[in-house]
Amino acid sequence: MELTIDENILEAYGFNKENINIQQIGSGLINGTYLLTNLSNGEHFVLQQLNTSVFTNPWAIANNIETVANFLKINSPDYIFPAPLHTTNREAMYLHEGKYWRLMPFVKSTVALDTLSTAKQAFEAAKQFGKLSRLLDNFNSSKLEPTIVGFHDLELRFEQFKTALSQASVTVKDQAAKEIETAFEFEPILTQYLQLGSNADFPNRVMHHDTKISNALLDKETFEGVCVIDLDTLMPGKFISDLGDMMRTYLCEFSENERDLSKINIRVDYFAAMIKGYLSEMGSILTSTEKGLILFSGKYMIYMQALRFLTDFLNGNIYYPTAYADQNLDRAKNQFKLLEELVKNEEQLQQLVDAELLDK
Ligand code: GN1
Ligand code: MG
Repeated sequence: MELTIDENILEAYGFNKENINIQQIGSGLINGTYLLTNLSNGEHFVLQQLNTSVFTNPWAIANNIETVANFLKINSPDYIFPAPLHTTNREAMYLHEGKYWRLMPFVKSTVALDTLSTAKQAFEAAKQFGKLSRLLDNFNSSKLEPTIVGFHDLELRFEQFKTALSQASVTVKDQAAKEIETAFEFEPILTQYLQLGSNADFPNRVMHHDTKISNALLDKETFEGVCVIDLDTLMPGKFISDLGDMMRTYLCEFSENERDLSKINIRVDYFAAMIKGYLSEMGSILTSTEKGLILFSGKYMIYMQALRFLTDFLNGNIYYPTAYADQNLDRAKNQFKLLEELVKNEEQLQQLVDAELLDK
């Protein structure tokens, strides 16, 4: 799809609109993302409009990314960290008619996949997210601000679910009766989460918080990992967020939008590859408490996403864009099925984790 973008935005970055081709890209639910091609030299850039109803503090994002970029520049100068480029006025964002825009470099010879089709891709992507955490192991995460307060706070997400439930109409509650029951059945995941607390063995780290496959850039020929993108939720968190969201999004062949639940299964070979890739970077850094939470990370993230979709359905679909009326309910069903599958395979998966941890 070719589009026009207000020329002021292009000019803010020193582009001449006559020379720029614009195409919408990406499959994220939150921000609008465009590929810009400078027709005079073939150079590509990624232009993004930030969704400020989700990201209410755009400057927190810009400051976090800049602080981390400066740290990496000094400590890991060869690492590719696609931080936003500055406007001609040296700003990290451009404010136009109340909307924030950013321009990112386009990382050459890479692809962002929407789905994984080999276990090696799981290895490579997990390695990249693990690498970012490893490189930031010595960075004091309290220097960063949360860009979404309580983003992966399971207690908050459960509270939001209960509030939505108390306010939903009888019709909506009837429609989601089974999923509401399932949400309460899995409450022990919340109990375990609450017991973790915060201590030296379960530290805050800089986490990416959105480790889906399309946020890992792979070499377009070899499919080797190159770097990660989408740094809006780079903020203090727990390691279970990143590894858990990889389990949520890499292990099943089909996405959260799949309605045929018989297709929601765990690919054990992808799990093994993902753990191998992640631990190749983080194996020597994770504490023993964290190592004991590897499988829990998947339960935690899948449960949280199921709750978030269900909550949004109960709230009348105000957060996640939907293509049809009950899509958020279907997404919640999908995620609960995935969670059941993970639990069903727990013993085998834990054995794979244990084997991988042996030499770490
Ligand atoms: C949102 O926009 P996208 O796809 O990167 C959401 C994630 C969810 C995901 C589910 C800021 O991410 O937390 O896991 O949808 N991001 C935000 O598809 O809420
Ligand atoms: Mg995202």
